[in-house]
Amino acid sequence: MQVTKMAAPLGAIVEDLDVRTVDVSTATKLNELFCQHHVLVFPKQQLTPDDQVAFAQHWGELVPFPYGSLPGHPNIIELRNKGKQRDVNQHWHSDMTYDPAPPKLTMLYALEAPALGGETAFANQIEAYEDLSDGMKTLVDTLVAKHSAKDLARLYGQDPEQASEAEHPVVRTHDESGAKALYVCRAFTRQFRHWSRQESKVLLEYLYEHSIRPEYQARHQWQPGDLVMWDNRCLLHYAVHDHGDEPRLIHRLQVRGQAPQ
Ligand SMILES: O=C(O)CCC(=O)C(=O)O
Ligand SMILES: [Fe+2]
Repeated sequence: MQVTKMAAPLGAIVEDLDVRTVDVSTATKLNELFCQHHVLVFPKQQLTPDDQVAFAQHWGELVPFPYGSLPGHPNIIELRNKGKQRDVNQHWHSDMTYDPAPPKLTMLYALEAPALGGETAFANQIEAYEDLSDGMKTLVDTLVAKHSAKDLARLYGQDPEQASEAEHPVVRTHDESGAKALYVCRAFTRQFRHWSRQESKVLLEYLYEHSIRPEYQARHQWQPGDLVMWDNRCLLHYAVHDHGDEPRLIHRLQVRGQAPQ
């Protein structure tokens, strides 16, 4: 197994490893790499949905998808290029922050990828937090924010009144590494507890802009056979749709996380 850094702010590429052969001790080593680099890329895999599930289960229990999963595989959904207009992931977010216990990691396996474009962008929220001034850190450390799936429900044509909402600390502490990370995103964060919507907006806008500074970002260009896992506890991500109607087909799953602390 050969490990190289993917980019300055985040990510590692793990080569010469068939993830189907990973045992508990290798998974422990991979988890150390994961906590250190936040994104792991495993190129040149040949995985069935069951292989992907088996590998992901080294990290815990998988999140079932209530509808739209792959037939016979309730824990996997397909991401398929249905055109730019219908891509709901073209925004900076951490997955399902509107849930009381959002998934700790998301794992994507590419079956088809455009020759160029269709990248996934990531932003390191540990670095984003570290770069804040001591004064701003002291303030955001005390804040709790409401996250909502209302806008997402509207995008999907569902009833926004039924959408999930949850409150989380604005700075979360990684349950494994202990690192503190900023935990807000334009897609789902609505307002701070005990603050008005308008007051919240001013500071949230600053934090949204700060959290995606180029210094914190890296992008993954997909090849068929790439397996990529990222840490939702300390990263934002963004699906860049610049590949028109070129085919892009991905199998996606998520591993359960704890309520952010
Ligand atoms: O398609 C992608 O690049 C990422 C989509 C996304 O946001 C996700 O799978 O959570
Ligand atoms: Fe996502």
